[in-house]
Amino acid sequence: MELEHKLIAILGKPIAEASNEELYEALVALVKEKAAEVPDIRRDRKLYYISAEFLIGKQLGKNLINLDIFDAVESILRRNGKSLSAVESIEKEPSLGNGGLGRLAACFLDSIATLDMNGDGVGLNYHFGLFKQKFKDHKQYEIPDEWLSGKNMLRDTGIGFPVQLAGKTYMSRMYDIDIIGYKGGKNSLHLFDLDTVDDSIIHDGIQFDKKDIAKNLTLFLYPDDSDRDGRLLRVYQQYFMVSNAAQLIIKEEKEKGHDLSRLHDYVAVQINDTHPSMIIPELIRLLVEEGITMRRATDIVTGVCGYTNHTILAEALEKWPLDYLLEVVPHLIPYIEALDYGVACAYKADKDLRIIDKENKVHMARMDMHLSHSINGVAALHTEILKNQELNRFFVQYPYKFNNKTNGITFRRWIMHCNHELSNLIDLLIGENWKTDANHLENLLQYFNDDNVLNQLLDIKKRNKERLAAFIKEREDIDINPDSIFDAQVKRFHEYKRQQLNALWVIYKYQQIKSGQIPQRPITVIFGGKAAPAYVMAKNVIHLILCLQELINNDPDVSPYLKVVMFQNYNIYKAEICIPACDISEQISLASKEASGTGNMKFMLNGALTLGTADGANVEIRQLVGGENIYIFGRTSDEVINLYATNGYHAKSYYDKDENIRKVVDFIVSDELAAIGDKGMLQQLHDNLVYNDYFMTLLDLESYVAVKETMLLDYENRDWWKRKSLVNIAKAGFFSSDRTINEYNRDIWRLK
Ligand code: 26V
Repeated sequence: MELEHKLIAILGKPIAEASNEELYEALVALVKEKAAEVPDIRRDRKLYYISAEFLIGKQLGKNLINLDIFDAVESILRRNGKSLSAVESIEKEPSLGNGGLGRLAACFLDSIATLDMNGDGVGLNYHFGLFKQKFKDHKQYEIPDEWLSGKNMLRDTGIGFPVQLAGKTYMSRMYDIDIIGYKGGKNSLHLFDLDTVDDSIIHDGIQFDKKDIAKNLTLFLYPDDSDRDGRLLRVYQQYFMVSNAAQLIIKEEKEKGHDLSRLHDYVAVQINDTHPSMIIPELIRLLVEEGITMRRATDIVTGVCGYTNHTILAEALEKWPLDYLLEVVPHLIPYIEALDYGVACAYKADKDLRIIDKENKVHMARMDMHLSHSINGVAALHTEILKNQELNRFFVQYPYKFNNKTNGITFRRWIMHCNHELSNLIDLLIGENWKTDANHLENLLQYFNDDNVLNQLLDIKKRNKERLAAFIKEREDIDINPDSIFDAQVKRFHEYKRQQLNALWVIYKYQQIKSGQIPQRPITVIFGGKAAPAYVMAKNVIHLILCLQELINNDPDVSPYLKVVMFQNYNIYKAEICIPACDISEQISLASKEASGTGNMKFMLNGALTLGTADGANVEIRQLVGGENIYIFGRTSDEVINLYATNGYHAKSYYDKDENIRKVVDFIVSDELAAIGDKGMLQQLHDNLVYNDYFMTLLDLESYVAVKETMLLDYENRDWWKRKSLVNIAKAGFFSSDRTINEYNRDIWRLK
């Protein structure tokens, strides 16, 4: 009753008479009021998680869950003829991330606060985020994502720091977002910005004057880096982020009265990929300014910092030309040179260890590895590949620094919020302990032969499918059949993730149906994800999928049995509606290339079965559920690594020797698709697959088709399938980000 009265007081009118917009604003105010009562987590030792991305998703529902008032609010609204999910749909989603790395940072903040650890996030307040994806003529276009317009959840702290950029001083401003733990205390996400940034300089989609730093600094995440000015802007952003982080750390430590020469006793910094790497020389510089010797400052900072690697792709291992740094951060150069000199003295001949290479490029990851006390990968296989291949030289030098931290996801969002019904059923079956200790989910295994429970799982899946079907009808105007198999691949577009492999399967199935081979049950293939604006081949793959969507959904011979849906502007909100509804989770990266994946964990937790390669965390999923509850295909990472080493893969020979492969690949340049799409783009994609195919699509096509057919057949054995689904849910506890964060804390941060 108290909640209801509060809500009415805030609204100034009866709930039944309020619009969804009014209810949204009232609930935000209610959350603020409640959050103010939640105690700040304060301890002597504190973590700063620095990241270019925080893909935090909508906040209202999550905060209601963590404040433990979601159910109460939902039922108040329902009693007044209102729907909480309709109210939640009003909220704009913050666009502060790109993919897995940013979503991981968001899950981590949730777990850190839930586990009562003192840890804040530090990042940037991008006014237009990454970009908003629009489809036109079956192609991706980019427009600014105006997520900050209207009311938003940022709190101006009034705190700011002077930051030196190219010899000029800029005053920053720090905005905070509360991070409330589940039934716990609260931490903050600090997002830095510049008052002079001018939204009006954007034109023609996401274009702007790249030189005008005062006006453009925090407009976009990952601004176009195809020219020098764009790359310089990324350096400006990175330094702005870490200089603010470093000054915040020193300020807070001084306020606590801590001795800066013991900073490592009080502060842990986690460097999320290489974007925040300049925190290392910046912190050293500030400590030296405080009167500490360079040598001592170096040791202190090494004791403070940990580095997480999220990918082995060369393009993501940042190397900045020294002259860029000279232009943007001349005051850091003596420190970086001194660090490099230290490396040169310690490991004389070995050029692969140098921070500054012969071409005068600064290797950010190398600086991280020399000057952190911990280096971690994000899944067991990934960490092994780092140790034995990519970062082997560093592993030999610093074996004690390397450790694995298999990724995780917060169950508060990825089941309790997105799949209420399943979450409630689990409560009824095994009690609520799993919400704070996810390993309890294993208790579900006692229902392995309980048809009543298993059928309830199927019923929930069915209702989630109906919800998704209604959503897709409303948003994309496509009719899909809730009785069909929902088969989803939702993630960023990249050739290594191989959406093109899935698209080739769609062509194969289309051709089969055209020739009269009708599948036992209709199949809906769902795609979602953005391509980097300058990534031509990824955009070609999106184009192919949108053309197939048009062709197949409008073909009366085929569409009763096969549908293709591609979400426009896939985001966290859409993920939360999609994932609980799916049967098949496509995790089909070229083995060795997907560091971990976290979508795989979300699908598993919601009862989908994985169709995947032995890559990233898929390997650990298989270990947990057993080979009979997952569908693995394709070459192993060892085989793939060997093919690269020996130059042993030639797409053309797969194309030449196998007529079936030729038939599906050539369909990309068929008259049917040419009538719909852009001939040039389709031709380029086709030729790339036949003559280049760096990520080895054709290598695994045969095995993919075979295993997918087995999987579709197995789906028909509903008694089997529902048990496999149960086992997947029951074994997902390992992938709670609470487990991951406890491991970071035990091995790296030691916060309590
Ligand atoms: C790196 C770069 C480098 C240069 C330009 C733009 C840019 C943008 C993003 C990145 C980092 C990408 C790394 C990333 O997102 N990795 C993903 O991290 C997930 C969380 O650990 C993991 O599950 C995914 O497998 C991995 O791809």
